[in-house]
Amino acid sequence: MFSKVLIANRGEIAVRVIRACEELGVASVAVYSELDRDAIHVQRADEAYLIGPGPAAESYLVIEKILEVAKECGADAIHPGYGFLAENAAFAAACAEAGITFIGPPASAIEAMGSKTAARELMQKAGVPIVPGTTEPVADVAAARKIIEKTIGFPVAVKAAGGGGGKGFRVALTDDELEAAFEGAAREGEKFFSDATVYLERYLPDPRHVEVQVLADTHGNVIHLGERDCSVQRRHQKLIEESPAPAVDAELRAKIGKIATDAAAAVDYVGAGTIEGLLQDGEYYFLEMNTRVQVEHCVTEMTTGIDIVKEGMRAAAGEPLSVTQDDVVLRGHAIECRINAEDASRNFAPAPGKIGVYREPSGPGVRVDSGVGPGGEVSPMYDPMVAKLIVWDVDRASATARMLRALSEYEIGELKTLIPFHTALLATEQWANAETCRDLVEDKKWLKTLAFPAPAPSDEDEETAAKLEQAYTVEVSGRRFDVTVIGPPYGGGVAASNGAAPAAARKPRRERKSGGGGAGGDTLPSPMQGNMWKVLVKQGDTVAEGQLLCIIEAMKMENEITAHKAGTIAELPIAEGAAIGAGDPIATITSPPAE
Ligand code: MV4
Repeated sequence: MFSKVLIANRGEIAVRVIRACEELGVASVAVYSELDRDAIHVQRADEAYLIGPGPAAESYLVIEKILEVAKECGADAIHPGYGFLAENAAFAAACAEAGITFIGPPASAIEAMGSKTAARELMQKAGVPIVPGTTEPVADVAAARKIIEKTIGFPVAVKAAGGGGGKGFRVALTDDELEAAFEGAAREGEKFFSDATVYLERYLPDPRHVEVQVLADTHGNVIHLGERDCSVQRRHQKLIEESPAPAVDAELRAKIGKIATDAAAAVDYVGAGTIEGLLQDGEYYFLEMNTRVQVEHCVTEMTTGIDIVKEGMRAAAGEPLSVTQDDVVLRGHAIECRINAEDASRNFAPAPGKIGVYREPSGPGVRVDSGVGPGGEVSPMYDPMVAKLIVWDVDRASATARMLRALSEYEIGELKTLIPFHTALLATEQWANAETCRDLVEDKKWLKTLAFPAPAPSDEDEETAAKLEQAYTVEVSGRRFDVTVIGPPYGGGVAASNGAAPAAARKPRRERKSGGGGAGGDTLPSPMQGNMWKVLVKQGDTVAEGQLLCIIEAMKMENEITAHKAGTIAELPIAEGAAIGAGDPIATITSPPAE
């Protein structure tokens, strides 16, 4: 085993790795930016080094700086966590060159899985089922049309080759939508991965996102730890994960487990990795491999009892895995809720800020992996995920009840988080029935009102209060829900844990709709803070409800903004390239005169 490990990350995952180091008797070294001087990962590590100013591009992403610290402090290995440098083949190679072990797979495996088209080709050759489609880049819309006519058919998914995790992912239900989908995917690919190459897949209308955890060592052992279901996503950000997957039985588990270990073996994988795939009608299709430890690894740790981070370290140190496939026994059910500093009632707008009261839940079967504490601060500069709440219980229904209990215990003052959202979602019938949450084709399938308690408006926050009285739409797993806030049905615990006043002390909700600014008004407020990327209509245009108006770039994602009503564009105040605040008017649409 190593004697000293540098953790090239921050937040909860840095703390997670530090804990593993401690248990293995390995010294831990934190690195931090100027913004993270008081962060928990800095306090928890045995040593800590400042590596630069706040922006990750000047700190957590600077390979030379991190290697310099590693050499200076005598670390024999670097753990990249997830994000930042975790799937950067050049970083893995630079570590090897510097004589420092990269805790992860060889650079060649990262590279092989990095290009999604190359990975699809490789997997097909290894006998791993892929979603039907192309394994070669598709040159242009005309070429795409030919391939679709001949083989794939509509609906089709257009994906960026450099992508992954949903970046550069577009759907064309019909030929009419193909050009926009193709160009959207290419544009996003160019922007995020400097690669406009796209490929095509048959679009599966209602799949489940099921992924398999694998572990591999340098002695030829490749095992799987069962699967996770991560179907509850919003704009490709996972929000809730669970293990085992409700739609997977022992027989299917053995089948997809074999698919996953075959996939890992095909790239000579070492360490902890995940095969992501889609499950539809009992068929499993490889999507991509994540060559790192994932955010949601914890649910698998809870159901298997195996410490995935420690096993990854063992493998990197050249030791054999401490378990064999036969040792892996799944027990009970685990659920993870991502606690993001986001305001679900404002289209999941980032809600960074300083934390007031902070009390984590505890009790039987509860685990909290967090990167913050009392008096901590969530910076808009980094990922809004501040903690993960994980519970275990004997079965899915019990685990759900336990999660609701733990969510109600969680107190995070003065910060808007997803706690009320999770509380509402886990109480729905859809969750209880483990239904899939998406069906882009058949729009009316189960449009439902998902009500969740909004934070009580405070006196000094009249602006927010006004907005909270609107009806709004949230999107979960690509599915739109019309949301109406119908009072505080979940009691004082939840309200208090959101930093708001207890339910009993709340002011009565004002009447909905107050004229021009209300849901039925002419002005469309921006659901998020960001930058105007593209404006697709102009003043005087007549638009239909739901028509694409503009694209706002926020959180490195393109967000398509559609008309909230039919009418004429009267005002369009924001120019391409300009910054937008959440709530800023994007467009004013006046109604056609009544007949
Ligand atoms: C798909 C798909 C349907 N057909 N690919 C890609 C990234 C990941 N976030 C989910 N992705 C999807 N890829 C094809 N060919 C649907 C999704 C998808 C999804 C799948 C299962 C459960 C929830 C989902 C939410 C959004 C997108």
